[in-house]
Parts: sequence; structure tokens; C-alpha cells
Amino acid sequence: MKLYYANLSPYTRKVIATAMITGLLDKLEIIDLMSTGKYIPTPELKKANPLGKIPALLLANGETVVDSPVICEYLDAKSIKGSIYPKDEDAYFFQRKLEALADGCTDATLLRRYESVRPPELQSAEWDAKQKEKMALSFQYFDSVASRLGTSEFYIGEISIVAMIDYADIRFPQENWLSTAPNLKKWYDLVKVLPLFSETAPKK
Ligand SMILES: N[C@@H](CCC(=O)N[C@@H](CS)C(=O)NCC(=O)O)C(=O)O
Repeated sequence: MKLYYANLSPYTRKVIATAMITGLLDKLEIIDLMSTGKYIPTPELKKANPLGKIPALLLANGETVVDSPVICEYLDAKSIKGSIYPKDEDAYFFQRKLEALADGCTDATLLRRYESVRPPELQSAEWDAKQKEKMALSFQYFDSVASRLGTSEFYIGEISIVAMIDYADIRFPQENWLSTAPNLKKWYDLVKVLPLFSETAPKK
């Protein structure tokens, strides 16, 4: 399987962490779209994913799986080891909610990042504030459920939250988002050193 990838991409990180849990990491051929230092959506990627976005997973039969929740679900279905989903139904939907909210917060961070690199005269402070509020409320929510997050066994929710935190920190370090969420910070400090997170961390 070919994975269209970039080290800084939080959504791609979800896929790599999932591949570690499911035992499929060595089945992935990594196609790094930032190998030149700049993100280049190649014609090959656009053919695989008309949105030109990563991650995208190209299968041996020529079919493509797109969007990180779907790619992670695909890898889980092919797992030769563990699972990114709990078996208990309530726990499963809690994890999927965490994933959806963390991805949504990352979407807001990414949109702010795109806005911040436009020419200054085209940037909208109102747009930035709107996205920033989504980040603030998300961090607040995750802080409120920090005691329910795993510290030794990890599912897709925890993976997505760590990807969200590190991406916010890379793009907006001066905003120090974890300082707004002390319970979440305590959890993050405990888990960030574990292989699942330290080995997939973006290289700044
Ligand atoms: N919902 C998608 C979001 C993917 C996404 O936005 N990826 C970014 C990189 S982190 C991208 O490819 N951006 C390029 C673009 O939007 O053209 C997912 O979860 O995979």
C-alpha cells in the first residue's frame, strides 16, 4: 500500500500511529510529498485523491482510500495485531467523538495557518477569531474529559488528540494552547514520551 504522506501532517500521523497499533507499518510504502521542503500535490496524488489532500492510501488493486478516519478504519479492518477501537459500544462512540472533535480542532488550526501565510492585506482577523474560538472551545472540552483518556492503552481518540495538540503547538507556539488546559497538559506530558507518540511526533 502506498501512503501519500507529510511528516508535519497531523492527519497522516493518525494513519502512521494506526499502522503501528495494527501491525501494518511495514506494509506502507511512504510517498513523502514534502521531500523538497514544500508541499507538492503531485499529479499522481491528485489522480488518487481529487481533493489533492493527504493522507491518501493507494491500494494494490488501484483503489484509493481517502480521509484519515476512513484510512484508519481500513487499516483496522486489515489489522494483524491490535485495534484502534474499543469493543464496548459506549467506549467506541466516545472514541469516535474524540476523533471527530480533535480532527475538527485541527481543521481550524490548519485554516488559520493557511490564512496566516496569505498576503497580510488579504488576511481576515474576523475569520481568524472564528477559527480560534473553535480551538479554544475544543481545548476546553478535552480538558474536561482528560481523566477519561487512556494512559497505557490508546485508541483513535487519544491518537487524534495528541496529533491535534502537537500541530497547534507547531503552528502557533506563541499561543501555548496547553496552558489553557491544565488537566489535558498533565495527561499529554504523561503519554507523549511513549513510543506511539514519540516515534510519530512531527520533526519541527
Ligand atoms: N479531513 C482530511 C483532512 C486532510 C487535510 O486537510 N490534509 C492537509 C495536510 S495536513 C492537506 O492535504 N492540505 C492540502 C490542501 O488542502 O490542498 C483528513 O482527515 O484526512
